[in-house]
Amino acid sequence: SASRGEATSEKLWELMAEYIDTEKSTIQKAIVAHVEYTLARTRFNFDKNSCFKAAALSIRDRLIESWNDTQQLFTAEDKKRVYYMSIEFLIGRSMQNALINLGLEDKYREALEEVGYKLEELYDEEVDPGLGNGGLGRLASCFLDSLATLDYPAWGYGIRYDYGIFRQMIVKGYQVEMPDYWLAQMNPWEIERSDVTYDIYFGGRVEKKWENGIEKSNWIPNEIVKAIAYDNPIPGYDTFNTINLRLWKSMPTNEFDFQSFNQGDYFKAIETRQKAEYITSVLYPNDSTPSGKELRLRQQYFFCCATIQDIIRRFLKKPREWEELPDKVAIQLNDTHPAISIPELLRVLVDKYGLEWQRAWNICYKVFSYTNHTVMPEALEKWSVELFERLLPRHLEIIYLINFHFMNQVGQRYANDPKKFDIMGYMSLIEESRPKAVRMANLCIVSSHAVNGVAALHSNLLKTQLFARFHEYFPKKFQNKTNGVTPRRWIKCSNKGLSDIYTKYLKSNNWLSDLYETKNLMSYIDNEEFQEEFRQAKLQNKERLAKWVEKECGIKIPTDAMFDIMVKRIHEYKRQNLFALYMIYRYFNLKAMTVDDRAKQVKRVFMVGGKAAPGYIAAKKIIKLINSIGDVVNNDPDIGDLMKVVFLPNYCVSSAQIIIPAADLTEQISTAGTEASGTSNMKFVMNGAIIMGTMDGANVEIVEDIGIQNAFIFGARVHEVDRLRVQSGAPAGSRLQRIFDAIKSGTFGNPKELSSLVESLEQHDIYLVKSDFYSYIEKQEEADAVYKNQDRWLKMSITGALNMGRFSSDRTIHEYAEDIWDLESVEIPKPSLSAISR
Ligand code: GLS
Repeated sequence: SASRGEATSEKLWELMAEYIDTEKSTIQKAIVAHVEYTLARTRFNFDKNSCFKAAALSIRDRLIESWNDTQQLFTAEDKKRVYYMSIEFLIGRSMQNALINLGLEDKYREALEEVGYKLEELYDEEVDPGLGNGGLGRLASCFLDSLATLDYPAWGYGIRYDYGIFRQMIVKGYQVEMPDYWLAQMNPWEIERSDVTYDIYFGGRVEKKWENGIEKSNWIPNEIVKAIAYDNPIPGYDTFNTINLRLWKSMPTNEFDFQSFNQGDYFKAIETRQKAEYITSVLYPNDSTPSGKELRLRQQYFFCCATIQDIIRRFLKKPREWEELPDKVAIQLNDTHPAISIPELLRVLVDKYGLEWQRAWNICYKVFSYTNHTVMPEALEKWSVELFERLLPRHLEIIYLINFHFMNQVGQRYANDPKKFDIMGYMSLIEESRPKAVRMANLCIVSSHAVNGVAALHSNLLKTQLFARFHEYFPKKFQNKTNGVTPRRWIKCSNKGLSDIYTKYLKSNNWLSDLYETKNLMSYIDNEEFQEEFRQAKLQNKERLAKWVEKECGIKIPTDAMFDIMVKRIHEYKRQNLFALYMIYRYFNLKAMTVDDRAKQVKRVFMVGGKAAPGYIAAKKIIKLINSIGDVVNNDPDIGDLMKVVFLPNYCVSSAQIIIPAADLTEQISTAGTEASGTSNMKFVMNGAIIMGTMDGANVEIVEDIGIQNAFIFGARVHEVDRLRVQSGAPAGSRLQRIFDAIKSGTFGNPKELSSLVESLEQHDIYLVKSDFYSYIEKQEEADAVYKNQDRWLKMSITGALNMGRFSSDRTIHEYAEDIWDLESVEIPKPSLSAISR
């Protein structure tokens, strides 16, 4: 803009300032203009959905404004930036979050009311982009919110899938998967960057030639596709910092459709083009376990290659030495899915820019850091060497080269160790299996300067078990960064009642950017008015969920019952089956009671939500079992409102925002040592639910902060698990056996389908369902007893909620910035002429 001259800039700013002031009429004009000119609707058929789109577009205008300023300032200040690479971003809906972060929710509500729409109804018009499976993808989105809020120069990089995680329908108790074509309607938030595209190559071979005594490699690929950028502005809370989430979409390229066109095979050529588009078409629906499919490896390389090109282009905007790269760029690998960016960066430095190997390696090592998100051995990604070689021959060579140097060092270090070759075999990037495989976690550990787990317990397991040899070899590399969640979405957007209480009693909104502040309200724990407001907020959330359940599932649930909720991906290690067994146990107990005794029992509504990976048969059976239990219990006239069992269909970010604030009790019951962190545990406790859980993942740190007396903790501890596993064929005990027998005899659904669930527990109960069952039912009884004392329950619930400061993702991101990225924040000034002409 400087070239256009001061006077023009001033004029432009004047015009723009008018367009983005926060007057009600300005907001209204912008919306109406979008209805007429962007959507080409008239004001006479201005329906709810077009009002949503127009309002969203008007918000996007504001975001683009601060986004542009932010990007200009990042470039001008030339500070180090972090790039958060993740194959999943579970964004959730954007409108309310954007308005809250911009501080415009009330203004928009007023402005819309006058044109005939309620803001809250518009929120429901938005599709919920499900570009992730579960915790890992949602964490990435919480991190972006915190990065923006804390004024860090950061970008997210990922994939713009056409189809997000499938929509789950429950038909006759079974999960049915429906494609989620979330782009059927326009996506009002993204900005297509047809000017930002890169070529991505696959396949072919590597040619070698000697130049000045050095062997040079030249990759001659035989496939090419194009990556095109879609930018999604991510506003911080109470700041002008607006960062970018850049998602890549694959497209065919016109450059060369290779032989096909020349040979006159028109349809073959079109097929090649469609194959290109196919790369980013669908998110793999597996959580915590790799799918091992060729298309998945293509997705990974596609997004890594585009991202590295984009980062290097930005770095080279100024003339610099390559050694400066780690001073300007930090790349965080969210699990091993983006690991191919390591050999890709090395390839670019060595093959394209001619750096010598050691020099390139030293740079690369300082740029990357890696987060591990799971200890389950079957979850560690491996790619067959054969596939790698076919798709990415040069990258395989580079991985072998990294391994060659590394193995040399390991060999020297353990030269005198009788187990030297075992150790080398264990640490090698290549698994000498049949077929041979590339171990992606080993690649990440060796090539990154920092490796972290996501909760204290998990990080310790990485050091002592999963990656013990690596820890011995690189003791300083290993760190812990306990996960967190953003209080903007998970309290402010989801729980109006609680947010109002915080703001009222703290006399400010500061808690939203410093969650530790809520702890100061502990002085009100005995204040009756405060207690009553807290109780009312919970009740309203329960009423909201009850309405939702009636609409979605056709089941009426009593709001004076305890809401006992478990929502997360369905997985044997998470033990939804243990929860189901307890439901049956409780049902049998109620049935055996006299009418008078029944009337004294705590009413409970059991709710389970979550998706099963489409190929995960045991998980799908667990869904069916829970639905079958519901069929029996919910229709039993002896039981009535005393107990209800509901399966909440299609669990996703937007339903989580309704479900979580309504919980009294939250089930966090994975076998100790299996759940890396969990993040719903944090969201639930922040919203006043009490944990029924094991000493696993971040539960351990949560109870450390809120007090173990404010949670119901049961089951084997992590140091006991191995010993108990040895005995996992032991009998179930009579009370549990009775439940097993009931399932096997068809009391809850078709035994042909469901017996295998029980049989696997009887024979090889690797997740210790049997051995934890009795301490679980004991704690469940304790929960009932406490619930009968509503005063005590309320105090536990309040104490939990107020002591969750540590679990804001702001704290987590701060730690990453300090300990791993060496990143400084950049304050973005209020938009003004000076910002524009800079
Ligand atoms: C996960 C873990 O299973 C969760 O425990 C963890 O909270 C999350 C974020 O760190 O990552 N790993 C994974 O593959 N999916 C997850 O949700």
